[in-house]
Amino acid sequence: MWVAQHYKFTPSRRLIASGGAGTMGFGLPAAIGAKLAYPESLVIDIDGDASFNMTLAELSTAVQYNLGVKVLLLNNGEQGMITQLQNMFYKKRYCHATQKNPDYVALAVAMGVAAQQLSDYTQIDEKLQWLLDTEGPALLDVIIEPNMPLWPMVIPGASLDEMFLSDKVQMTDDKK
Ligand SMILES: Cc1ncc(C[n+]2csc(CCOP(=O)(O)OP(=O)(O)O)c2C)c(N)n1
Repeated sequence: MWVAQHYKFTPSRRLIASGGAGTMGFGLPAAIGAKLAYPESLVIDIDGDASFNMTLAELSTAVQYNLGVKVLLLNNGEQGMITQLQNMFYKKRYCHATQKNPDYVALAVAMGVAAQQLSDYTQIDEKLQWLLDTEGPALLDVIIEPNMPLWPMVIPGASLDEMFLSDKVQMTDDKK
């Protein structure tokens, strides 16, 4: 969602996503497929931590076939979209919205993937450059704040013209 809203792709048509399905676990296998098809291109999987957890074993596939995919992991220790739903509709009664993540740097290195962590944002340029310049598969574990709001949001069962623009404002006829 953040990538689709904020990243300017040049040339265009370079974003692969599972679309409206928002399928967790899609990012890394899709990135591996893209890198196989376009070995000369820079391919970055920008992934939520809970999503990445679903298919992270595929790091081994990237190593096995020496595919230099880059993983930019947005690590907030939670399923942010679920936290947001529970904030809005379940009076902040959180249930299964946080997870104990592995030490991603240790895990990736153990699988043969170069890895670093970014928690001090003064280092953001340097660490991103490291990710882009590193040969072979590489992972940057980016520690981000939990409970960051993400708008707009379409809640389950709703249609696109009922999307929420903030936790207080839902799209209505005069905003369409
Ligand atoms: C396979 C699958 N299961 C469940 C969902 C429902 N779902 C949508 S977002 C989300 C949480 C995603 O968490 P994370 O990947 O950490 O990203 P964040 O929202 O924190 O940025 C869930 C469980 C889904 N989209 N796909």
